[in-house]
Amino acid sequence: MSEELRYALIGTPFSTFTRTIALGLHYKGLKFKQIATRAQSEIAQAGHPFAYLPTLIIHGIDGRRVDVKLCESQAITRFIDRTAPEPSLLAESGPNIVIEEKMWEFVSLAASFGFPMIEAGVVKPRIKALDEGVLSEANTREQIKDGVFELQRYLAIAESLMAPDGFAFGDHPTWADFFLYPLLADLRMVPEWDLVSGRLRRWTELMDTLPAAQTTKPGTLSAGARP
Ligand SMILES: N[C@@H](CCC(=O)N[C@@H](CS)C(=O)NCC(=O)O)C(=O)O
Repeated sequence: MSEELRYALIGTPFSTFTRTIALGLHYKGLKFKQIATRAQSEIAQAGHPFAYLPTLIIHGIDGRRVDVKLCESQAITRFIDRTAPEPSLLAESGPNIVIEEKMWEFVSLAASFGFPMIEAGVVKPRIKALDEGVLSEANTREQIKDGVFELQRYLAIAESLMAPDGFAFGDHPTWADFFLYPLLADLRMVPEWDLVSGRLRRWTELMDTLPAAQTTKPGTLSAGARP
């Protein structure tokens, strides 16, 4: 089976969780076909019991033909790591991390808190207001003020868990970086980016330099796309 046919990723590039998985697949050199579909579509429904994105379809394991649909991004990361351990996206214990599971703690916080606090609380309503052009700037700010408060809370916590410079856990990227990056790349498109600290701005710029970040940019909000 050719490399290209082994994996298919269900999810529009606009989906931040889908971008996280696409980042990991590209970083590890695993070729895949992307089936760009929205959440709640029939194709999404076929892969995920609640029609969420992403799902990874695995057509081949160890030379065997299979047809496994694996959903939930943190489960998909485990499969990717087992299939392609190198280059590693895990954190090694050292000066920035006492136990390796701290990296997974960061991932879970980004997925469970960062995603709703950044996307639902600020980015989505902001983009809606900008696109519709009906609300005044003052009204928009008033409408999202609770979201902005939560956003600042999340950003401060994320930063406090990161190494002082470089990637989130040191000198190479980990899944922590790949879960956070799509969120901050989106946030950079709205005026609330002004609230982001120097450390997180430098980190976002460092992430931008990864070939996987550039390859996964088309179709995202950060490339000016819409769902
Ligand atoms: N628990 C899921 C969450 C994924 C998720 O929230 N994906 C968003 C798109 S980025 C989604 O499909 N939302 C459902 C919807 O918009 O109806 C995972 O970790 O993969």
